[in-house]
Amino acid sequence: MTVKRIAVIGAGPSGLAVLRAFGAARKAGKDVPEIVCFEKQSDPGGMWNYTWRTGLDEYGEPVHASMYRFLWSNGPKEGLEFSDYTFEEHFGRPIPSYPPRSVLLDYIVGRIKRDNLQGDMRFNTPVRDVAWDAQADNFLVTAEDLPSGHVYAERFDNVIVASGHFSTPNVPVFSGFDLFPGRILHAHDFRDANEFAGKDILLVGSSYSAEDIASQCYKYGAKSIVFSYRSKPLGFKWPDNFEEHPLLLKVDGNIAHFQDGSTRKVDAIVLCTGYKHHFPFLPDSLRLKTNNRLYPLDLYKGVCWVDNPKMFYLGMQDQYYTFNMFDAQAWFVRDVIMGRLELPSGADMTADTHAWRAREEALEDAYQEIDFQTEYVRDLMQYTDYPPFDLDKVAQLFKEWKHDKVEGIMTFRDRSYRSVLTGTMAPPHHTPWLDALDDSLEAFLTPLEEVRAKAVG
Ligand code: FAD
Ligand code: NA7
Repeated sequence: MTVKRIAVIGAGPSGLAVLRAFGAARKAGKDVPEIVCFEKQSDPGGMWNYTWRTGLDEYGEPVHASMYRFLWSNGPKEGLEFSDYTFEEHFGRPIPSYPPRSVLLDYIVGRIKRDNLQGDMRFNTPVRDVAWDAQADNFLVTAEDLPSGHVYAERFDNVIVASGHFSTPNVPVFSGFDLFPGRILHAHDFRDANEFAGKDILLVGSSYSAEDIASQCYKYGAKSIVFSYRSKPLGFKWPDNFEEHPLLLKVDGNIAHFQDGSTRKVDAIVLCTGYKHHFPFLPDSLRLKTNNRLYPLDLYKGVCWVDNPKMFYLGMQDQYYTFNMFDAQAWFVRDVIMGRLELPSGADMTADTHAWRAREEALEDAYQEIDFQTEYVRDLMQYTDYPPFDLDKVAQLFKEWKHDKVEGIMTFRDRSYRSVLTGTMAPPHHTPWLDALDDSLEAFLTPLEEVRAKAVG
């Protein structure tokens, strides 16, 4: 019997979840397919890798990273904990609830490395093309080994796209941008808040990037922050040097004009206007086309490409749940590929996606969105042996998090939550987030007692 070959595109949290899912089946004594994971960066971890680079990388490839220096988790780690690999297992002790980027990267990649699940991972290797060969009943995947420039093609029975969707910026233009005397950038290219110390900054957009980049800039000494929203303001209790205005109309020199007639002088503009699902390596017939939402169409159970169920996507939804949802998806996809789960007819799959979409469209607020995504993950998990965890408790935790942000947008990261897996309450961090300027893994993991002893001594 020939062994199936699977191509995974991307080694971020979603792609690594696939390796873990098949690794778990192998551990349980099952024969698993051969997996090749193509990754255009030089390391695993996807978005959680930091680079100072913006624009194009050393090979002329678009830089994937949108994360910046000093990025700390914007939700509690207890909401994303892998149910088969807890934070306590990884770090050997409980850690605070809001870790910086490097700590989460260590956790994601550590789960794979500890069990030697890397397998055939091809770094510096972007996938250039995926073509379905109906006659051969498989895919021809073309990739490039960037260091050598060698382009080659291989055949695969299944393709799993795990290339992320927060990397290709959505960049609107406003009148006067061409003559603006300061810097205009998209959040994707934002790297270091120190650059904006002492400056008046305008942030266009009113979602996570705007909220988080504004908080960063405040923390590192920006003079003032002006948000410009299209639909609704963020509405948090911001510090005194923050303002929220309706949509930008134009800039005239360094004066920003808003739709309500107000004006502000600004030194720099950051477009926090979201990202595009972008798959330049896919033909039209296999390419997901969606905006950033909780239930993209054309994907049965959010993962199987309805028009060709040998093709899968992971992590394409807007996200409350992240790492544990990617796991639930990966386990489902694994079981479809291994023939443990049978897919319904195309018509039934389409009907199912439309039913979920109708539910999504009826959602009225963030609390309902959290419940919706909880139900989605619950639905996926009923089909597989991904270790069960208390989803209702996680949903509750996300709602507390939303509430905590309303209570204090600059202090919510100082809160602690209980792991739904270990039952352990996270210890407080040794330093309030606003004062914690060192975001290294070493600084974060320094025990409270040691920090106190140093302060005294
Ligand atoms: P990614 O992490 O984006 O990984 C995709 C991988 O695919 C990358 O390694 C990329 O190089 C690779 N790739 C892309 N194209 C190709 C190709 N053609 N060939 C080969 N490889 C390719 N989530 C949280 O849970 N908490 C947070 O605090 C949080 N903060 C965030 C802050 C920012 C600024 C951003 C942008 C996102 C944040 N997220 C956060 C969401 C984050 O995207 C997810 O946690 C997670 O990284 C998604 O995993 P993924 O594997 O689906 O995609
Ligand atoms: P989101 O959550 O997709 O939000 C995009 C925001 O940009 C949202 O407020 C949009 O307004 C706004 N937007 C989009 N286009 C425009 C135009 N043309 N003009 C004005 N405003 C616009 O993206 P984020 O980057 O905030 O978050 C994505 C991920 O990165 C997330 O996981 C974070 O953790 C980090 P709308 O509300 O639709 O009117």
